[in-house]
Amino acid sequence: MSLEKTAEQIRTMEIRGAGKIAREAAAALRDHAESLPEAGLSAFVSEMNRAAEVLLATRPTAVSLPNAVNITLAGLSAAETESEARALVKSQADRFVAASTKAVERIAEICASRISDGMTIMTHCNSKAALAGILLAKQQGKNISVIATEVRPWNQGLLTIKTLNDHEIPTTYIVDSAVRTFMKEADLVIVGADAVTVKGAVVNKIGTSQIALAAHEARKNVLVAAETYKFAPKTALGHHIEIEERPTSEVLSPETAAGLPFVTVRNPVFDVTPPRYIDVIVTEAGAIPPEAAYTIMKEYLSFNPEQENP
Ligand code: RUB
Repeated sequence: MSLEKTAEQIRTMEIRGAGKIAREAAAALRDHAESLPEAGLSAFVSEMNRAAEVLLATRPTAVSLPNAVNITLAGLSAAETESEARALVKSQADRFVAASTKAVERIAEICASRISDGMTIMTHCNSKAALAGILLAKQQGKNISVIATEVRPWNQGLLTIKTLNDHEIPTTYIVDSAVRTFMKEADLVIVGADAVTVKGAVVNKIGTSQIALAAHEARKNVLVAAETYKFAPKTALGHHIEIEERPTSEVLSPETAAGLPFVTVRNPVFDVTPPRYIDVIVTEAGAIPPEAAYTIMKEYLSFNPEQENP
């Protein structure tokens, strides 16, 4: 598949979920590098930088995307020959995809260890990392059930309930606004992440913060499953994570909206959950309190503020 096609599929959400977006972006850069005709080192480097920009322009929120692009293209400008640069992109992309897959497996092990027999877990959206933990707990023979939300307007909850059903996990499917009503039936909340800030705030599918708030009120633990490449080092320098707003036609048809001239439709698709409503963030490097997010940035994303500041 061409890089432009991958970018289009990320934009239109055929490829979605922060981890998958990251893996597909790294693979697209590798395939693009391999497909380019020989044209000299500087032409190769500038074409790869252009390709990176195409991918980065697709969706703004999941920081896994810029992290994957940076990891895949790291050191490119220091390469001495075009073939060295091409080989570097390939090996870094392959390493990233393999590490990402392993990270989700490790996160699943840690999440499953927090799920006890008889528990009901509430989840939101369709997170591969969160689901991996739930599926592993079931594989381990634990008798568990799940409460899964619908996730308006894209209904990612449908993907989640299909997977849970395939694994014969008893699941209750609820509309997003029923979360507080059902929180008393849950023992634990597990969600994924699109970005984690330096202070341990978690950016995830719109509605996550309401779920965390309801969980906090009901004294239920909130566990976030997030690979280390979901952490956003630039937030340590005061940068904000942009919250994507998608077309309003996803919420209300243009025909209906046209008849309601005084109504403004908004469609932000992510929100920010403050660290005080999160009990633990599970990464492949271990489970951490949200306040330890900076450590992950330093140790696993080689983040050095002195190098980043002009
Ligand atoms: C997906 C979403 C997921 C995270 C984590 O939003 O919010 O919870 O991306 O997913 P969208 P994963 O459907 O808009 O991409 O654990 O699979 O990386």
